[in-house]
Amino acid sequence: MNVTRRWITFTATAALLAGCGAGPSLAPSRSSARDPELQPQPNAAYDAWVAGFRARAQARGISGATLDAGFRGAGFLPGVVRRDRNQTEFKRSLQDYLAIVASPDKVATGRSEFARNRALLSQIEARYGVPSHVVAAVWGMESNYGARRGDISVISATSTLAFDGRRGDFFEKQLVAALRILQNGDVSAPGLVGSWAGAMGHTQFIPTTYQAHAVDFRGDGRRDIWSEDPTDGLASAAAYLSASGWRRGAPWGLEVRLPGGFDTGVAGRGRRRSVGAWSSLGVQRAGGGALPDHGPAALLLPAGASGPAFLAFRNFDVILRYNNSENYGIGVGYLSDRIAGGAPLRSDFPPDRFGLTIDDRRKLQERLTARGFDTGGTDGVIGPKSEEAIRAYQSSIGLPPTGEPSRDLLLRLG
Ligand SMILES: [Ca+2]
Repeated sequence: MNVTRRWITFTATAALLAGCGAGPSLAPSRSSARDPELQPQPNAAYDAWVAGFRARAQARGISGATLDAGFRGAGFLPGVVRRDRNQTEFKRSLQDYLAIVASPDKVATGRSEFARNRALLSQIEARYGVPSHVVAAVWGMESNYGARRGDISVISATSTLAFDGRRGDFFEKQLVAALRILQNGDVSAPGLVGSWAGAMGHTQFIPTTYQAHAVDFRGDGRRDIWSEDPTDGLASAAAYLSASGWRRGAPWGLEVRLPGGFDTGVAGRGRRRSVGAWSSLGVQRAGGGALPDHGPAALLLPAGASGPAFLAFRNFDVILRYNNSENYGIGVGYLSDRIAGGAPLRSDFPPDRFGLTIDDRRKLQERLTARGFDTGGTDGVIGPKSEEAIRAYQSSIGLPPTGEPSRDLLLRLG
């Protein structure tokens, strides 16, 4: 489940970053109603597959009535197959990633949603021992605080992907789990919606994760992660982190400062040392002062020796159980610190491969935008829209349209 959960959020992130500029969320679908490819299409081969699947599902305890209700109005979604095929295999730098997932807007929304749900989050923290600002950060990362929970039929999406077969076994398991959710009465068939890949609700659980970890926090008989009310969704995320081994009272990690001439060969996720060992190597809190001791920690240098440095405690690995990406783990940890009132990172990131800092890239976007070349926002993240704007500007002044940012362009635009 971890492999695919990671893949889903990674690809969701990749999909949304494709059009980035202003702050997108991590959930891939806003409204399927506008996309005809996300409406069921006639497909005889899919129908034959469903007929065979019904027998397999009934053998596993799904009733005919549940199958009828689940597949009523469901069908083959070509847009889901297209999204599954169009995965961009690229990795964002941590700086770009944080500029998007923990942008000033995202932090502000996080703080206001945290304040609005303070009582609920405190009750969840009391029961599961996961800090409320960490739960809030997961919420922000997964669905932009509930704003993007997904509205695609989970039965349609998972049956389409099971039929399509690229990862058929995995999605057939998700489909069976989704039908079990219906059979259990947690949600009505029309309400069983999520992302194109079947991730559902406020914290984007796939059906098997839901079956294993979703909770009914107030005991009203339903584990409802889909409704506007985030209670069960947030409690379920906390329950999942708790079951994954969250240690009460310990942080995820913290930003640290390395002494001059530090041997960075000791960094890396698997290379844990005691806090005393790190201290004796000269590692300090980024803001100064002694390191807190929460057990063995690994030193992370996601942008190399000249970028920010982090000590990651065991709870960092627990976050990675949710989504096994180092950027995701630092994203949740950092966003949670910001929601709790913490300051931005103290260390700068090194310039990018074009020799530009994020401030340079923001200026480039601002100057292009001012001249009518739309970069889709000025967050300092050079995505396809910014590249298109650069190409258009280059063409307009007779330069080869490379789409690559540079100091020369910045100066020309100045
Ligand atoms: Ca409930």
